[in-house]
Amino acid sequence: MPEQRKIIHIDADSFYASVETRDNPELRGKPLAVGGRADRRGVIATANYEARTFGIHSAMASSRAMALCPGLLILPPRFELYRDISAQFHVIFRDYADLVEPLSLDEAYLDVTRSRHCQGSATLIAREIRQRVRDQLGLTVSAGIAPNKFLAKVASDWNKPDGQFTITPQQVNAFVLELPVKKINGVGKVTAKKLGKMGVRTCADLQQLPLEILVKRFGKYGQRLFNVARGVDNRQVQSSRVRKSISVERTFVADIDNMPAMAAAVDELVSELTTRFGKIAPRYFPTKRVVKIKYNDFTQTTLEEAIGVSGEAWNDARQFHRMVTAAWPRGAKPVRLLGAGLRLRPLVGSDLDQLSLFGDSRT
Ligand code: DCP
Ligand code: MG
Repeated sequence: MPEQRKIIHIDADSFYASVETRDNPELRGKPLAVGGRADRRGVIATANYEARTFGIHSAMASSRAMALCPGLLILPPRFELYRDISAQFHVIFRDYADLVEPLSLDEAYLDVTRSRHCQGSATLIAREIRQRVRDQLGLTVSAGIAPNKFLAKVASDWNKPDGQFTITPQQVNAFVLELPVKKINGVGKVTAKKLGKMGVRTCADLQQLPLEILVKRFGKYGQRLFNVARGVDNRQVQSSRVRKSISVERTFVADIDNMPAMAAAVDELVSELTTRFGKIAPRYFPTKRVVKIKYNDFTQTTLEEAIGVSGEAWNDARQFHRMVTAAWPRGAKPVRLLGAGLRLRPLVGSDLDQLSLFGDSRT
């Protein structure tokens, strides 16, 4: 039996808006949004809960938000400040968990399986973290506590704002049976509709569909649906974000216009790429080579090729030379910048983990 994990998902409440209210208390209780100006085709980044009662939400045009709530105050975002506060969240998180995975400025997964805080109770740890955020930063966050990432994320939304919810291993089966599929991260309107046509509204309905049918209808995501419908999610908490690619580039002091000079630059880039990739190599598998060429008129072209077709090493400079030779004539102009890179596939746990990693657009 694998060790039972304890995962906490934390998500700040109406993050940007709460920061603005904290720093300007007379805004409290009034409908407030942070975003772009209505008269400049701006959009809403977030709205506080008072504004949400008018139907205002993230990504809505600010002009529409103003129409729904003429008294709405829309403040411009202060990203530097939000980034700063996010870093302060993480200082607190790291007191409780070695493994912390940021999903965005206001959202993170914590693996507290081995934490000794609060007699090892993840529920109490979450409570303590929320209290510290409130005391030290003057903000509220909500938390979900569960045996895996999928359930922890669903749970953090359960008692939002300023709440928390725990799903114990014993409760998982009963919980997922009732869970509407639209609560699954990644199931948007289109997928929900498609599932609806198949008679699926809850995870209990989803459990009735065989894996083959789901894969046929939803591709790789079908496997993930099959798993999460049963409350299964083996994705690990990863302390840094999963990379999809890595690249190095060089801008030349003087534009270059001949192949030997390009080849010399490519050699340097490949060697730099080898060093850079070496640092993360145990966690990734390179799937494609990429070259980027920016011409002296700032137009650019890129070329990608799958690796390993002829069994050569991923950092075989000759392959990069060949690609540059093939791509350069597309513009046939002097070159001001060259780049070399790799597309990556994460290597985590079982093949199933990899499948779910690709099935979930947020990872
Ligand atoms: N954000 C954005 N554009 C979006 C969604 C979000 O700029 N389309 C920003 C503003 C949010 C922050 O990211 O404050 C965090 O996003 P959340 O989805 O967690 O939303 P909130 O924290 O604002 O609200 P909630 O209480 O629902 O978590
Ligand atoms: Mg949030």
